[in-house]
Amino acid sequence: MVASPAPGVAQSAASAQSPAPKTYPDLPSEIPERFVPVTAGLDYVRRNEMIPMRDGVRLYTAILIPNGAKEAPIVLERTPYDASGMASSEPSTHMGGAISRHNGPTEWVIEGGYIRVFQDVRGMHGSEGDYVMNRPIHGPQNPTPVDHATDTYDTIDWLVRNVPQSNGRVGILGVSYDGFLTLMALVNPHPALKVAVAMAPMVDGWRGDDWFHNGAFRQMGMSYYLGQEATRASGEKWLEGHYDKYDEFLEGVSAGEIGRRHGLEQVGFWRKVLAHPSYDSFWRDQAVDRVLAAQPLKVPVMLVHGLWDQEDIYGAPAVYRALKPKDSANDKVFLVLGPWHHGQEMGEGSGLGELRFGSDTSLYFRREIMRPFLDRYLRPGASKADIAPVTAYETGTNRWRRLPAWPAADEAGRAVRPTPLYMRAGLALSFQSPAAADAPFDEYVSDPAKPVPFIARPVRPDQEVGNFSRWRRWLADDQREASGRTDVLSYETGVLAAPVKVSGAPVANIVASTSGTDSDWVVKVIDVYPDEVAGQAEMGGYQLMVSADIFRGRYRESLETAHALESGRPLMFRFELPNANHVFLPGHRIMVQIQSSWFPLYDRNPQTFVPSIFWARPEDYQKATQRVYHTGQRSSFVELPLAQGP
Ligand code: PG9
Repeated sequence: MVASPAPGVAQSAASAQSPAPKTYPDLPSEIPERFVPVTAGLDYVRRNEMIPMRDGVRLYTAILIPNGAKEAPIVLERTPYDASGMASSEPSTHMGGAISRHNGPTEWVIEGGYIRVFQDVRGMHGSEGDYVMNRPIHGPQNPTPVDHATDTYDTIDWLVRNVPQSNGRVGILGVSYDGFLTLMALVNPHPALKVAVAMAPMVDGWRGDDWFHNGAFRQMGMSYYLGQEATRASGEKWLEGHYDKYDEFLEGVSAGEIGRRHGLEQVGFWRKVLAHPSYDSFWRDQAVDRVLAAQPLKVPVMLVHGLWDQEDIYGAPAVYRALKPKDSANDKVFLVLGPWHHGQEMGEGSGLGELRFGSDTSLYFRREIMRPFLDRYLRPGASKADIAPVTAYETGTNRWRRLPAWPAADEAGRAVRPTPLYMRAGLALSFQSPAAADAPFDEYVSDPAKPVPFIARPVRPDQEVGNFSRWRRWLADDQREASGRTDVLSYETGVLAAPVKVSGAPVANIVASTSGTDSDWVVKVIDVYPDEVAGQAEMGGYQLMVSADIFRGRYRESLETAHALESGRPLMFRFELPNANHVFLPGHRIMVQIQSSWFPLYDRNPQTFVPSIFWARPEDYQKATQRVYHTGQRSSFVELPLAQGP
């Protein structure tokens, strides 16, 4: 193309003349105007459709139909992660191969004979419309007539009318964001929606999923905001100036300042997060467990939870807790707990980090639980699958358990016994409460200039170790390094003579004081392996976290309104930890670690009360002396939901 001169710029006499005649022969381009792929050898047909929604916006949808499909169920997945890429992630002539990279092993799709549909949510990739992170349901936070529930409804309505190979029955599923979208489909569902499988769903971004945990901000997620919302095609990169994320975040000081340095305020969701550091109606009203609790329960749903989910460890059990009371016939709400990192149920599940399970737990889930569950509702003639209301993998003993409810002590449904495990003087941990003569507290100095790293430095979450990135495996990492720090308290039982089984959510009850006016408390329940482990030497003395979380002290009195802590005053901090289904075996010990930072995954608490920690100034970050009490009147303990022992 010849550029026209800029306005006001005169053309020279030479450039105004016609181009000089060619002095060389033509060598035509070998690239055709448009290449038409040959699809004759494919074992499926792919349709790319723009499906109209009720407001006229059209959503890009890839529909993959196995050759010869007749009366086949549809399995829909809605996503912000590029539907077209998901539908053709590998150059294969086979449908299972074509969708494998993004979706993990696909044997369940092929064996199930499903029509597989991927759709971009509005505003992302090939779809029209506006993107809003976790677009809230129509209401005060979403004045438009459209949300993910209506978009799913309109999509299903179109699919059952326009895909003649289908039997008119639709299932929806997905992991994480796609799991959140799966749950949103349950609000005013289309009658053709027969079943849902929500895996590792994002449910409450403030209480314990992607954005915060109990008010502590997960600042390493900020690069996700940029990737997700800087452009419609997503993928904008977070520029790094350090090899070690620990250094990067320490230098940036507060999360607000780090965001500013990356231009993040251009991104709408980040501005909302900055405006809502506390658990106000912005977070409460979009929490999916609350949204669904207010809806009639119409569609059978399976909630799938990873016991070491490093992103959404709150969501699935929270939705189970909200919906199960509505399930009077005990036939609509199912729970699966597996020994997985985020989404590992759709990958390979014979181990996690150093842990070995002896068989592929993910394949077992997909073959023996998920697909029979889908077929039960999607294929009218299918034999009624025998799926337990709760299927929970028991770690430690490494076996699946079929349970009537969650939590439950055993197959007969006996209740678990909430039992305090006390911190005692001498860094002991015991089922006996502290003695009057015990030293009253232990203390440590928490220094914001040297926060406790959440994984060993250099912090490179993308680095592969074994078969896993460090990010994926970190909740199952060895905690030995932390136990040796002077700013971490490690309480430990003696060697167990009998198994102790924990089923459910432990509850931290820590009586603690700080010399500052705000503080974070991290509590970890740990299985300490014997000094030597036959057959797996590297597990000797391993400290395996089975449940752990952080609580931001300013929310002790109210999650909605932050309050300064009274300096030096012992106060009770009570918060629930994530679910475990774990047997501490004889020969092992139980450990509880307490610390005041988990960096840089969580932003640092300045330990001086400020209105918003997002904008804490460098001088607000102060050392504090932290005390954990263990007297008769002020006992600190973790309440364990005991299914067996001690
Ligand atoms: N955990 C990711 C996410 C879910 C929902 C919102 C934002 C992020 C995910 O893996 O999709």
